Amino acid sequence: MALGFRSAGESHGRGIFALVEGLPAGLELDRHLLDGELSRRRCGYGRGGRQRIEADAADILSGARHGITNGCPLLIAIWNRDSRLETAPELYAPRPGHADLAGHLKYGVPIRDVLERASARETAARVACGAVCRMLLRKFGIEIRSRVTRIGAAAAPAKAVPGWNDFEGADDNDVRCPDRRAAVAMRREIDRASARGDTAGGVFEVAARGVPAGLGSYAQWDRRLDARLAAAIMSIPAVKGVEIGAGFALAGMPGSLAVDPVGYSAPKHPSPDGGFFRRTNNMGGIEGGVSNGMPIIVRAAMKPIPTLLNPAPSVDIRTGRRAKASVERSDCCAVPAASVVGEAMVAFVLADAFLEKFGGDSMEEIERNYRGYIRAISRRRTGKH
Ligand code: EPS
Repeated sequence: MALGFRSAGESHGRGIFALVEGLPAGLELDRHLLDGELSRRRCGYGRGGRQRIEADAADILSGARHGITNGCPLLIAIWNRDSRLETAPELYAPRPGHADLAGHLKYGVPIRDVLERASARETAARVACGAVCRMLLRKFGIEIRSRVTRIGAAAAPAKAVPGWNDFEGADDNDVRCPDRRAAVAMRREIDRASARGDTAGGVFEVAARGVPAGLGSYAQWDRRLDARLAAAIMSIPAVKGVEIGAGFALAGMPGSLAVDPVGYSAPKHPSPDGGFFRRTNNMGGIEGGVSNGMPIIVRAAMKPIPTLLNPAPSVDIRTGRRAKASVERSDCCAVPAASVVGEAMVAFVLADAFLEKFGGDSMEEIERNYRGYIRAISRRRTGKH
C-alpha cells in the first residue's frame, strides 16, 4: 500500500492533525525525535510571536500501542494554545501574494476561513508525519539533513551541488546556515527587513544519504522520484522554485561536464549502492527518475512571506475601493523553518518510495525484502543475480 499523508486543522482552531496511512506494523515511535522535530520547526531567527505561544507537543491518538505502530492509520494531534477561531477578526483587504483573494473567490467564504487553512501552521502536521517517516528510514541507514544557503541578498559561498558534509552544523545557529560569516549577514538581512516592516525570502537545500539505488522508476511519469520530490517541496507554502542536484546550472553546462562518471569499488558488505558510485553528483542522486545511491540533493527557493507590516496596496472586497492590505501577525522570515519542513517532505517521499519497493505489512517483512535486494545488487557485477 502506498504511504498516505493528510493533514487537517486551522491555524487558530483546536489543533493541527496529521493522518499517516500505510505504515507497517512494528515501527517503534520515538517521542523524543517527534517532539524534537516539531521544536526545530518552531525555531529560527525572524519567526513571529506565534512560536513563543505554542509548545507543539505531539499527541498520538491512534495507530500505535505501547509506542509501536500496529499497521492501522496513525493520527497525531498538535493542539493549538492560541485557539480563537470563533472570535478572530474578519479581514476585508486581501494580502497580495497570499491565498486570501483566490480562496475568497473560489469558495465564497470570508478571508478568515481562507487564511486559517492556508497558513503555514499546517506545516506542523507535515513535520510530525516526516518525523515518523524518518524513524522508518533510519532503520535502513537513511539520513536527512538541510541547510539555508540564502536569505535575501545574503548568500553562503555558492556550490553547484553540496556534499553531505556541507550540511554539518546547520542546527548550530538560528538561521540554519553552517557558514558562520554568511549566517551573520543573513541575520542582518532579517534585521533590516524587519526594521522596514518588510519580509525576506531565501534558499534552502535538503540532502538525503544512504538511499538505496532503485527507488522511484522511469517506467511511468508519476513514479519518477525527482518529480515526486519536486511536487512535495513545491507544496511547502511560499516555495516558488525547486532544483534537483545542479538544477538550473546544468542548462549551461556541456554534457561532457554535466554527467557524473561511474565508479566501482567491490563492497565488503552488501551495500545500498551495490558498490557503484559517481565521481560527481550533478544529478543530485537521481537518474531517469530512479535513485542511484548517491546523496539526493534538493534545493528550494522561498519567496518572502507576503504579510507586510508596511502593507501592500489592495482593495476592500466589500466596496472594491483601494485599501491597504490587512495585517496579520506573521513571520519576517521563515526560511530556516521551511528547511525543516523540506526535510519532512523529503522524508515522506522517500519513505513512500521505500515502501513501494520493499513494502510489507510489518517491519520484519520490509527488513527481509530490503536485505534480499541489497545482497542481490551487491552481487550484480559478478553476473550472479
Ligand atoms: C505559523 C503560524 C502562524 C504564522 C506563520 C507561521 O501563526 P499566527 O498567524 O497565529 O501568527 O506565524 O504563518 C505564516 C507565515 C503564513 O504565511 O501563514 C507557523 O506555525 O509556522
